[in-house]
Amino acid sequence: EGIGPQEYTAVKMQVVEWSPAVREALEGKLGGRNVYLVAATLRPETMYGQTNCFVGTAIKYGVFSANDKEAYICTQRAARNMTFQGTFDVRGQVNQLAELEGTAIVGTKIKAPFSVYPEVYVLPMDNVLPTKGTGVVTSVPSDSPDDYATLMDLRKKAEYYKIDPSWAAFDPVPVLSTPAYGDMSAPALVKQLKIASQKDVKQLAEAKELAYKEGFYNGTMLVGEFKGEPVQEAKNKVRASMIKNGVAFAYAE
Ligand code: A2H
Repeated sequence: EGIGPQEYTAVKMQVVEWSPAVREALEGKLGGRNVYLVAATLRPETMYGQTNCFVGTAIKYGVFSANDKEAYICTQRAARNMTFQGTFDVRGQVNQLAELEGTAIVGTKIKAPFSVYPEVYVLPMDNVLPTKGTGVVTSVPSDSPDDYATLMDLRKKAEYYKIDPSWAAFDPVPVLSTPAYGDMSAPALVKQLKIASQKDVKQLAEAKELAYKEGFYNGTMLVGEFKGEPVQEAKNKVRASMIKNGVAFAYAE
């Protein structure tokens, strides 16, 4: 992380089917709005490989009105930032419709825009920081070591993590290739650095750094509208395409 603001892509993951815990809590509170989990990413070019979305189990989320038709799920902190960036209909105002625990959202079925899997599930992750981004992380296990390690934890211990195994059943798919790590850098690095779980925070930080640099400087797109192009060029094109299609917006902090 350098000096100055971090420019995220905020990806709108529309709720298709609520987990039972949330359905009840939201009864009568949405005013007919469509609801979206909003995930902050620095790797828009990888969105073709989304397999799920992560929330923190110890994090509280709000459901915020964006306008008459849409509501967004994110942390209150992120909603405050968004309203000063013109994301909501009334700048400077935050209209919270409901509050939700991360644990309650787990199991909700959502759309994953641009992904080869059109609909995926919300799953729990230990290391989601409440102080970064929106508190919602979309998961690309092919290219994010954290996402890959967490998905493997969830598959190994579905009962312990209180998830239905079918929610974690979407396999990682190749999105970009690099000379150093082939067509799925995250599984390659997790193996190479002998990372056993999402709890191996130190090695994961190293893997993340290696994957990020190699992907950005030496990666070539394997899928999507910009297939065959260098990641460095495709990155902003995918972002622009998502924004143009109404499935993402700019978010900075
Ligand atoms: B990235 P930076 Cl494929 N807590 O998106 C923990 N991690 C968070 C977060 C939070 N509150 N908010 C966002 N993130 C993740 C894709 C991706 C990401 C890939 C590879 C690497 C990668 C798919 N997950 O991140 O500290 C999000 O995951 C490594 C740079 O602001 C976001 O981008 O630099 C990234 O961390 C932002 O982290």
